[in-house]
Amino acid sequence: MLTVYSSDHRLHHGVELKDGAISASFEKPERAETVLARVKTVGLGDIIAPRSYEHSDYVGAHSERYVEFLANAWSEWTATGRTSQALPLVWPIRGLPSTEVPQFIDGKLGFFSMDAGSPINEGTWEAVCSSANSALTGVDRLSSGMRGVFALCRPPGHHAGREYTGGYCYLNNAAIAAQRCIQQGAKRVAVLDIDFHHGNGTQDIFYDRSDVLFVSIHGDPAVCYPYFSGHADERGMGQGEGFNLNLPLPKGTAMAEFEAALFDASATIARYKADALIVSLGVDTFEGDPISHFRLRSPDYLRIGEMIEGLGVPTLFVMEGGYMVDEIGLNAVNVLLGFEGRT
Ligand code: OKP
Ligand code: ZN
Repeated sequence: MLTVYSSDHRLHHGVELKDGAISASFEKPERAETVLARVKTVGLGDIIAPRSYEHSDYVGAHSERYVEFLANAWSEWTATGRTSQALPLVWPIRGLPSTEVPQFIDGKLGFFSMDAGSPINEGTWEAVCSSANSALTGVDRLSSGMRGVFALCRPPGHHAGREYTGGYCYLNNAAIAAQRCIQQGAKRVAVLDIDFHHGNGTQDIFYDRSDVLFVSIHGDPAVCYPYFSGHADERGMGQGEGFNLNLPLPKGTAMAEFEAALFDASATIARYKADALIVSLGVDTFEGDPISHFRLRSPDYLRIGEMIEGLGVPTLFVMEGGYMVDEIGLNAVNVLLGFEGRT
């Protein structure tokens, strides 16, 4: 399987506010390096760099004003004399009468975010673009007839909505990829999100559309981040009604229950008859993950890959979460090996 990877992801690194204290983010550069090392160790296939794309290639999944905000945030922040990374500290709570975008950067940061989990520093935008470009390059290779491609994206994307950052995410790589498939003539695209956390951003972007089916298996939002979306009764709206499927599972879920949910997810995707499948590939479902609460084991990821292959649809895997344990490489690549029948 072809891997698309850019070392530009290293330009992005930040802090996180966890348990009331500031520490280095769990979403750090070593994550992608660990996965890349495993890709090489098993000889998964060629590794190519992404090509570059225009900001307009991110619009569709996102709004133009959001993409411009991201592109300019660091320079607007430093223009005010600050040198540490930019973080939001105030948000527009529900029920306010105004929908205006503030003019000052601190207001914009709150307007265009869902939480303080996505810091912006000098290299963030370049890294974010390289991540989205890897997904876009993956789509272009799929269109040229490949059966499966791996976009080794970092930072991740699935919490980023049409107009907001959140949970380590800025541009929604999977959504940008799905949108490109549609632009290239696909009639139906399915996004399967198997990261531990609900892909609220991808759901947000496609919630009122029937041309992109979103299916997610994740920790129950009653007790797991992102808390405010991912419930089973969120089924889509308008044209999109019936084209959003959430399969929340309790903390402590192991492979037997996860596999049953993946079986249900697969049945829904098979019925949809997608022209292309985008997999939001998070491996924070692993038993050893430091910020998540499922109990999958390394061999389980081979089985997951096998089940995804069984759908028989050209598939782009887009890297999402999986936090700093050595096994993120093993586990992510096990999905790809399972897909290729190398079990
Ligand atoms: C990103 B991805 C919970 C803190 C949650 C944000 C988690 C973002 C996960 N105690 N912090 O879906 O892997
Ligand atoms: Zn996650």
